Amino acid sequence: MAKIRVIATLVASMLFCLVLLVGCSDSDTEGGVVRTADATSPTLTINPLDPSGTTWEYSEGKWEASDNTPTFDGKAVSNTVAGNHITSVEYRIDGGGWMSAQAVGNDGFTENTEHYHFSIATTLSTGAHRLEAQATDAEGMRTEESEYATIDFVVVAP
Ligand SMILES: [Ca+2]
Repeated sequence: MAKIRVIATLVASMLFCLVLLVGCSDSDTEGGVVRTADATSPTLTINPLDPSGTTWEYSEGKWEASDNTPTFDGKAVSNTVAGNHITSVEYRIDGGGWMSAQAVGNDGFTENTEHYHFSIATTLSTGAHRLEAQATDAEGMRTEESEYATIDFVVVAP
């Protein structure tokens, strides 16, 4: 009877260890490298872009564009977790639909830090407008609404 009890205890211990092992294994393991899940949203900046040197003017505390399809650029940053790169940057004008920005460079959005640019795809009316931009990373995290890159500007002439 004592022998059976010892064996039963051993089997129970082994099962307990097995449960621990299975329960504690990390499903985020990729190629033997344990990846820490990243819970931070990407952040980004936005600026008026003026390659011709004539579109934008900063006047009395606000940006003025003498172009109704003005151009912007900026920098999007995901984080330091390898592989969790920026996958897209989108912008919207006056709370409208989101539109895609382009990555600077030939290989698209592939890095944790990406510079981007775009020209407004719709023709803007003269007057005040608000532009917002957001970024998405490889884990599907988007910029928090409170962290959108925002720029207020005025179109002064088409
Ligand atoms: Ca790239």
